Amino acid sequence: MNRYDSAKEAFAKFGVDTDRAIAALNEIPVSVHCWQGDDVVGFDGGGAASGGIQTTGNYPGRARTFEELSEDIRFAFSLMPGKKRLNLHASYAILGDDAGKIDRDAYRPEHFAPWVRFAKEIGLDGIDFNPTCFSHAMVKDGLTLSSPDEDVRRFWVRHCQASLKIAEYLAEEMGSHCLVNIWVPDGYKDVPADRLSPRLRLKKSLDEILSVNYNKNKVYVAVESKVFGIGVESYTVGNNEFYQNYAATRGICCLLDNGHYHPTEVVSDKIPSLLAFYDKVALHVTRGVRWDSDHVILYEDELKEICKEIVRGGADKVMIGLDYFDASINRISAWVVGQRNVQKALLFALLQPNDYLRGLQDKAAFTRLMYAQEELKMLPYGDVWAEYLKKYGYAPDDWFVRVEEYEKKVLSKRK
Ligand code: RNT
Ligand code: ZN
Repeated sequence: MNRYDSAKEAFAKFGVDTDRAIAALNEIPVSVHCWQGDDVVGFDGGGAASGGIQTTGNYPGRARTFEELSEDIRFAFSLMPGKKRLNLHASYAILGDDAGKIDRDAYRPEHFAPWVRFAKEIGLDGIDFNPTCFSHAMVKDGLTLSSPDEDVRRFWVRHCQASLKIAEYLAEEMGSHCLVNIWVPDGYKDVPADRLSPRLRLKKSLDEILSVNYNKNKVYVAVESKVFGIGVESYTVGNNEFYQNYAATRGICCLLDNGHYHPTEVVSDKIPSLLAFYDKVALHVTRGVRWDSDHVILYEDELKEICKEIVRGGADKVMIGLDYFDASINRISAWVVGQRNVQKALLFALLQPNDYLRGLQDKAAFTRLMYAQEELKMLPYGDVWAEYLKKYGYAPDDWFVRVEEYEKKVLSKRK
């Protein structure tokens, strides 16, 4: 008996159909962030990431242009099984003749046309979009949408409004929704004298952004909260309470980034809480080490818990996006390791006998529940993963050797 057949039997003992799990896994879209490839720099001159976020490391081979980044994405995505979407930031506009002439508040759909052509060419499922409210001269005193300076506040409102129009175009072109996620770095390093006014200004700005006409069936807007960032330790305008109430009262989505909470808070527990009130929840899957450090996603317990909640809550309700940026290792490898780990964790979740376990909980059969959950941990998940890769043409699993070759041939030539 080959390894997959024997794994299949082991899972069948728990009533789990491995073929079904494999087929389901291949259908769950993961939105892969473009910004792992270039350390969140973008093409519009903003420079290194700032605003409480930081990319550390100087591994050679960073992509500096659309040509380089799209080449890297093409290669990296070819090593990632499953349905993929591309997550873009506004700072990745391809401005052409408009470079130096227009600012972020005037970006138009055409500045993203090369991305659309590229995404169609490599067969992506859709494109998601983010206004880039950081790494820019108009971030004044660390503030954007909550700034007391009307010129600054209005600039970022216009940028987000322009982003909705771009998103509409991306959705139209790709024939799939576009998630627009708004994250702003706004906050204070030290104890503020007024915690309410910045939040009222942020609320007003968001209302102004949403007041533009956009197709709500195609463009989903999300707001991403945060607890603190480097240099913004004492107060974050867009914290969890602010955005959850904002999203609930405006009929938009919350985006949960698992690096954005106190270290003992877990996003796995927040997903079902939100699903009790919202049709959809968006995620930034990342790995925080002590803080929102955006390390590459590893195959860890909390990732598995998050994926269990996605699978149990309904994978169509959770929009999975990745958000990490490690500049200290080969960036292609960083991308692939993180994406594959999310897929492995989704597979792990799909291979749980969820109905059976839920039944034990409802019967208060806690002894058996613990026993079963622990037994399940030792089942041969790796053999099912190998079968998944083989079935969809990603085996033999020599992807890392190919990354090393690409580094030699392409990345190391970038000086
Ligand atoms: C920052 C947020 C935000 C960014 C990306 C680049 O703390 O997580 O989502 O990382 O938009
Ligand atoms: Zn994020």
